[in-house]
Amino acid sequence: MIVPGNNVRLSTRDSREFEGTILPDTNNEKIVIKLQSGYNIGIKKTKIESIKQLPKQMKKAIKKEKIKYNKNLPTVSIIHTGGTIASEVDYDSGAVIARFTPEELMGMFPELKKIANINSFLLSNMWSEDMRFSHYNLMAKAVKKEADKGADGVIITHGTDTMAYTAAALSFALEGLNIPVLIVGAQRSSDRGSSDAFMNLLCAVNYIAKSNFCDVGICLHETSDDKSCLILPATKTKKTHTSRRDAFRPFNAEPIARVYPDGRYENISKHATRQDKKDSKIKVKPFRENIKVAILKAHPNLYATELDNYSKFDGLIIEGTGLGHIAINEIDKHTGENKKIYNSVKSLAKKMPVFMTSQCNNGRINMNVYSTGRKIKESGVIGDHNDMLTETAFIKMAWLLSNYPKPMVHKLMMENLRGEISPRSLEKEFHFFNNNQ
Ligand code: DAS
Repeated sequence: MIVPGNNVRLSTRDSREFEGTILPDTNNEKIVIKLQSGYNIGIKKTKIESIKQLPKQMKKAIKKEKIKYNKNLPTVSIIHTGGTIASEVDYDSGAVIARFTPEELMGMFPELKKIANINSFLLSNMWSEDMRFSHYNLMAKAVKKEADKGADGVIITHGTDTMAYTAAALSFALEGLNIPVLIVGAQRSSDRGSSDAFMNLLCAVNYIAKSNFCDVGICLHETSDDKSCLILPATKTKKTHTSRRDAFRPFNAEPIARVYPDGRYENISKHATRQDKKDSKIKVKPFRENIKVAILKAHPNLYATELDNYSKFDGLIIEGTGLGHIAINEIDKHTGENKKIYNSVKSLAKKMPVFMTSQCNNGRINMNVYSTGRKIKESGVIGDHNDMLTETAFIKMAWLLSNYPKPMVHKLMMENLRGEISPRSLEKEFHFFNNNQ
C-alpha cells in the first residue's frame, strides 16, 4: 500500500520514470511526488503504469563542525530567527517545517567558514508572519550585543514575508549602528536542490567580509538563476513575488550593491561606510510593544466606519490612491458616505498622526495637484511630498511614537532619518525596477 512519505519509482504508460516521495493526496485524479530536486510533480493516475516502493531515503546526517577561529578573517555573527531558510520539507505532510539549528545550518554550508569566523545562535525559530514589535527589540539588542563583543558584521536569517518590515525596524531601532547588518532569507527550503539559502548566505557573508558597507540591508537573489544577489536598502524594499527567488526589489531607490557568489561585488548606490561610522556608538531605541498603529488601504466603496475603527489607536497610515487620495467628495446621491469619510479623517487627524502613502509602488505623494489632496491636507493628514513605502511608514510611526512626544512625531515623520525618504525621485530607480523583472 503506497502512502504519503513513501519513497517510490513511478513509471508512466508513455515510458517516463520518476523517483521521489509521495506527498499527501490533495487531488483525487493525480499522485504528487516530490523529486530529488525539491520540485513537486503531479501525474494523472490514469497515466501511471506502475509504482514501486523504494527504501526510505536516509537523511544524510548533518555534521556539526567544530569552529576553528582564524585571526586573519573577519568575524560574522549569524542570528537565526527561522523562516524557510532554516526549514525543510516534511515528506509526510509535504509542508515546509522550521527545522535547522544554527549549527546544522553551518554544518550544511561549511564554505562560509573560509570567508569569515562564524558565530551563530538561535534567537527564535518562527515564521516571520508571526513577528511582533517585541521580536524587533530582541533582534536589535542581540545585534548590539554582538557588536559590543567585537563582531565585524551581523547576519539575521529571517522569513521573507515580513523581512522588509524587520529591516526597516532595525534600521530605526539601531541608532548609531557601527557595523553592517544584513537580513537574509530564502524562497526555497535549505534541503531542496533549488534552494537559494546557501547563495544568499554566501553573498551576505562575502559582502560583509569584503566591502565597507555599514548599515542595515537585505540580501537575496537578483534574478531567478544563481548569477548574483542584491544588497537592498532596509527602508525601501518590498517582497514583490510570492515564490520567485528574485522576489525582492527596491522602490524609489536603487539597490545598494550586486554581489556574486565568488565574492566580487559592484556598489550601485551611495551608502553609509565603516569609515563614516567609525566614531558611532550603537544605542538601541526600542519599540513600545503595545503601540497601536494601523494601515488602511483606501479602496472604492469605502465606509467611514473603516476609519472610525481606529479611533482608539495611536496612529494611522492611509495608503491612498495615486498622489495621495481617499474618497471624501460628495458629488451626487451615491456619495453621501464620502462626506462621512472626510469627517472621520478630520476627527482622527485631530487625535493622532495620520500619514498618507501611495498604493503606487513608485513615485511620491503630492496633495497639491487635485482638490481632493488639498482638502485631505487641510484636514490635518501629513505626508505631502514624501516617497516612503507604506510598510516603512508604518514601522517608522510606531518607532517614533515609542520614543518621542506626539508633536515631534508629526515633525519627524516628514524628515529623512534612515534613507526612508528620498529628496527627489530618479528615473533610473523606476527603470531599475522595470528592467530587472
Ligand atoms: N512563512 C514565510 C516566512 O516565515 C516563509 C519564508 O518565506 O521564509 O516569512
